[in-house]
Amino acid sequence: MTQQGWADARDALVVAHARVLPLDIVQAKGNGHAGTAVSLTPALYVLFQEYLRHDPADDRWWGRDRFVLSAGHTSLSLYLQLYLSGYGLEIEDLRAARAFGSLTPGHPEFGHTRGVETSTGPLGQGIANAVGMAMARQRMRTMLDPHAPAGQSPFDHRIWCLAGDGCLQEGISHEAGALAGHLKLEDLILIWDDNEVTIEGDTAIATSEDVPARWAAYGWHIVTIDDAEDPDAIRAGFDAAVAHRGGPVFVRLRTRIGHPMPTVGGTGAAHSGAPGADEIARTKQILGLDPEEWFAMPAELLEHARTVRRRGAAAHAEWDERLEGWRQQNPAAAELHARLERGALPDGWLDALPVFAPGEALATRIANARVLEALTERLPELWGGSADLAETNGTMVAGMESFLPPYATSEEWPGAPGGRMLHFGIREHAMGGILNGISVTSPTRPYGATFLCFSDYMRPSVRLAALMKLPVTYIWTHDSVALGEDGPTHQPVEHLWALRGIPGMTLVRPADGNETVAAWIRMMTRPDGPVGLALSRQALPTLDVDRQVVLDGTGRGAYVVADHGGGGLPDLVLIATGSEVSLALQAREELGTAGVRARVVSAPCLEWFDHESEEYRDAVLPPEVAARVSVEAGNGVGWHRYVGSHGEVVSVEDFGVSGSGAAVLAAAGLTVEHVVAAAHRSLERATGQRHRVAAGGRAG
Ligand SMILES: Cc1ncc(C[n+]2csc(CCOP(=O)(O)OP(=O)(O)O)c2C)c(N)n1
Repeated sequence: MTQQGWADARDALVVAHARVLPLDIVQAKGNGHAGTAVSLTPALYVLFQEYLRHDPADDRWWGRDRFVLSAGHTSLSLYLQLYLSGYGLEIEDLRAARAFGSLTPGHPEFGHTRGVETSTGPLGQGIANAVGMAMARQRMRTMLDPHAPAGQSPFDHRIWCLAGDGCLQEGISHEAGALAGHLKLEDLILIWDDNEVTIEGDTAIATSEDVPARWAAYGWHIVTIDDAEDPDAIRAGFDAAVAHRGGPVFVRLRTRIGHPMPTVGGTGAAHSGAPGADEIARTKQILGLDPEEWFAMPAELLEHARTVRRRGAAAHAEWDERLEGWRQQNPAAAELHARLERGALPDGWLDALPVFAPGEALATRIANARVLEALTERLPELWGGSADLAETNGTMVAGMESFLPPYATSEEWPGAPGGRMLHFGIREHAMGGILNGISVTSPTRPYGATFLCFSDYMRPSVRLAALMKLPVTYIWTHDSVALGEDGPTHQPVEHLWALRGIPGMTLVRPADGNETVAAWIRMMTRPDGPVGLALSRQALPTLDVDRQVVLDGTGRGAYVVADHGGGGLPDLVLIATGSEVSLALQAREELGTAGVRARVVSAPCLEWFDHESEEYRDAVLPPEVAARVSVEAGNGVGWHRYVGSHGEVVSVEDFGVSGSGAAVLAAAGLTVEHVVAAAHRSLERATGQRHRVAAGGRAG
């Protein structure tokens, strides 16, 4: 080894030049996070140059190792390595860090910058993503190449994740770490940047636990790198991490934030903000660089760093050959693999879906379980589970093996390391982050389940799924106050609109089994972001509507389920979702006897409806009909947009109470009587006259 343990003297110079770039960038800009990137550069350079299997020419190569920067605020740490590896970032891109429209936004954004595996920044999410990626790898391997020895399959790769103190303090990392250790996930390496500093300074003000002992207790193998400046020490740590089998590895990398900044280094001031021109000049002197030179990276050094591309291309070519060999020997699996890569569905998959007959009454959570059962048989890419509510959420699919290591299986839960039924434990937040990791890195279709009320426990991850447009499915059951006896702590009220309020999020609240089927058809055929299914605990009657009308209508978000028979426009439109569609139908009958010609629109998905043509939307909700009533067992936040200023919103505006579902609904005002009264009020406003019912005739 030459200079300070580097294989080539140029590496030492690359690192010296690279690690001061964040200082120059943040100083010039006046804001940003420099210090962590400065101290992490040697270790990350070793990782990207010598350990990470990657091909900068193809950032979607399946065989690549994944690198997740959970500590997203130190995006410059990652951008530097992408720049040095030749992913397409150049020095101007680094200088434009955080600028509007740049390739180097404040936090790494998936789909925006080549080489970024997942969007991070909300601390801890990346760790759960990395756990999900390790699970996805295992599932893909079990599905496609189960018998290959470890490390020999084209579906083997490693997941590396870098986290700071912040990530490790966040609850999601505790949840995800515990689950990963329990599952004994291999080839998952978490590097902790142990610099004892967060924004408020010394971590001692907020934490005093023995972090590695905690991770050891979760079942992670612990490796320590005491000197983050010494390439040999870094290599020794990474070698030990890579060699470990039988579970995930936690690497404690001891750093001094901002090193070698003489004054700011090691303090909270290094975390973000401009360090000052003098401090930067002194740092450059310490590193043997010209203090007058800014944004320096000599071309021959960059060229040297970018030879990693040759090594990446060679690894990729070798992998291609291995994949080809696997294809020859596994034609059936190869066909499945090709289908997944194309994002296609197998012929005849629709035939498996259940048909629900009018007259049949069942909860949509039960209908959904029947759909899952049917799809599971045909679609091996579909997998998921619940946060300990499998039975009541309806995710216990008969014959499905659990995703469990041998020691954790039982007669009740037969399983295998790459099984399909996931047991997240009572860890909703990790579940959300893990689903994102699975979805962002594999062509499989994951789902996770809990009560709708506890979607709040996973909301930060749901938001990121929407931001990344990941086709994750959430099975959220017990979707209203009608769940009854568990009372207000469990009864969702604001949740439906809170979820609809997330940009890119789709919420479907089916009225019956056939609408549930239709929701799955649309999700599977047109994946474009996360979809939450809000499903009832209580039985709901199957709508007496032609099944094809239900399938088409649900796919369009809203449709007419019952109309007045007389031709022309109705007097009034009742718009309802989920369990309230049958309530609206009853109200329509009542209104009919009073001479009001009402239409009932089932609106299982307002997001899909909003994307329909104006013509379709006007056909369902005619603009001429101002008398409108929405009926939904949640608060009314956004319904005014659909019912207009003459409309009425029948909703739940307060917490529920404990009691039978019927009693709670009645107390909340979700009754035929209230809907009818609201209809009359709306008709009155719309017609501008007191609304009365002419004897035996039409309302006027
Ligand atoms: C969920 C969440 N809460 C708060 C923040 C704001 N924040 C960004 S970085 C940071 C401190 C992180 O400390 P550490 O992980 O030690 O990073 P370092 O100081 O070493 O860069 C905080 C609180 C965030 N990004 N995400």
